[in-house]
Formats: sequence, C-alpha cells, structure tokens
Amino acid sequence: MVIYIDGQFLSEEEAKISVLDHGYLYGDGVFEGIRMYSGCIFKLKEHIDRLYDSARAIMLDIPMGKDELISAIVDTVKKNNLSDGYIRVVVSRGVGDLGLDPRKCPRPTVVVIADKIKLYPEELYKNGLEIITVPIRRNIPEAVNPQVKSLNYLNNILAKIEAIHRGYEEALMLNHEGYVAECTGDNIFMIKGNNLVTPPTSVGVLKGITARTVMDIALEIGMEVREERFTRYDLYTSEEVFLTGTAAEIIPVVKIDDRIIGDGRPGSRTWQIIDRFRQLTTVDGVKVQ
Ligand code: PXG
Repeated sequence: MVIYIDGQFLSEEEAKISVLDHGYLYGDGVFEGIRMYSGCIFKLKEHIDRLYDSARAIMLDIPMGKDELISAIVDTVKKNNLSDGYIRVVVSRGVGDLGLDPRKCPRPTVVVIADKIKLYPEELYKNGLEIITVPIRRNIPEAVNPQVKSLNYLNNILAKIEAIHRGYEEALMLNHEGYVAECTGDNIFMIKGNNLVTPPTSVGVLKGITARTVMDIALEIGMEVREERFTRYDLYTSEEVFLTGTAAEIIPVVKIDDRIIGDGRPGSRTWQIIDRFRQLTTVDGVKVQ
C-alpha cells in the first residue's frame, strides 16, 4: 500500500506520524471517508467541501488548496492501482508540544490512505440489520457540533461498544433531548406511506453525503422527503427503516429495540432506493485514469 503524507508517497512501513502530532495527542483534526466504484471517485467534490468546512469550523487551515488535495487523492489512488475501494483523508493539527495550545503546531499534517474496504456481510443487506438504542447520547451541537467530522469519535465509539456488549452490531443514538439522531457512522431514515423522513442537522447529526444522495433519489422516484425531528415511537411504527453511510452504503433495518419494523423484512421502497443508488455509483463520479 502507498500512503500520502505531506507531499510524499510512502510505503506502509515508512508512513509514520509523530507521537507529538495533536491528532494523536488530542484528536485535534478532521477527516473524510470517500468511496470509489469502477474507477470513479463517488461524490468527491462533496467530501472535499465538507472536509474544508469541518476544518474551518475548528480553525484549522488545510495547508493546500482543494485542487491540490484532489490531485493528491487521485495520485494516491493511481499508485495503489485501485478501481474499487475506500479513501481516508485525514488532516490533523500537526506536531506541537505537550499542551493543548494549537499555536504550537506550525503545520497541519495531511494524510491520504486508499485501500480495499470490507463491507458488512452480504446477508445483512439481504435480511436487514437489528439495532438497539444505547444510553450514550450524540454530542450536543453547542459542544463539538456533530456536523464537524472530527478525529474525536469517542462518543460514537462508546455507543458502538454499548451496542456490541448487548449483542448488536449497530447503536441507535438519541440527541440530548431524546430525539432520534443517527447511528455511530450512519444516518437514519424511515418510510411511512410516500414519505421519507430523516432528522434535520439541528438535532445534531452529521450532514451525510450518502443521505443527500438518497434524498435526491427519493425525490426522483416521486416520494416526499422531509427532514424533521422524531422520536423512537415514530421509528417503531414506521413501515421501513434504513441507514446510510459511505462505508455501509444503504442498509435495511428490520428490528429496533426488539420491535419488528414493518413485516420484519427489508421493504420494497428501500430496495428501490438501493437499486437506484447502485446504478448511480457505476456512472457518477470523478474518473481516475
Ligand atoms: N453519521 C456519522 C456520525 C458518520 O460518521 C455518517 C453519518 C454518514 O455520512 P456519509 O457522508 O458517509 O454518508 C458518518 C460516516 C465507518 C465509518 O467505518 C463511517 C464514518 C466515519 C468513520 C468510519 O463506517 N462516517
């Protein structure tokens, strides 16, 4: 594997970050996860824009322009001969001293890793996922806003641990007021009649790029799309539920907190959206020669 660090392409053995990097010491930094399908990088511009927005929100100056970063990503993909895979872009505050003060970090560190991805087993896409609500709440927007894709995922990792300890693969997280927020690395959607509903960003969720794509698909097939607050009651009584994320793509949910959703099988609307999404991934995106 060839890894990009600050303008250099290095082997996996050579690709090392200082222990004094504040990304390591404090989780001070931002990242993106991007997918590549059939030689095309999917929604590259959207991911780059979100990365720069995350960086701006934490007052981190990415030491290169968007075009230069896109070139670094494309070059990394080429050097790894990838046509399908997962790209991780990480920008940390950089090397400093043993103190929080970011003024001691003169230059942010930029890393690009491109590799194959292991998805959930195909079984889960066919039969659907069972999830459970965990006690850990999503970060409140007045602290580190969940729209910032920061290097500090501890809250979501705790949620994941709580779900795993209860025998589930994924956790449903509520916000501080008890409204449904999202899962640990995926946005959540429910279908009722012709309506597709997902929590608005004001609830405190990441503005998912897969979620946006799914909302566009739903509009295209004539569904009503709404971003509004809802509770677990609404999920329990909905006809279909699914999760969206760059890594997981679209995954049907068939049980939440032991309540069976719909008839306990992935629903027809969800399948329709998945089919259209899979079509899009093969034709949409930035081609890498
Ligand atoms: N919510 C959160 C909290 C996320 O971290 C999403 C939603 C989906 O957003 P996109 O733009 O990808 O549709 C994410 C995605 C993983 C993994 O391994 C996923 C994410 C980050 C790190 C790992 O599944 N983010």
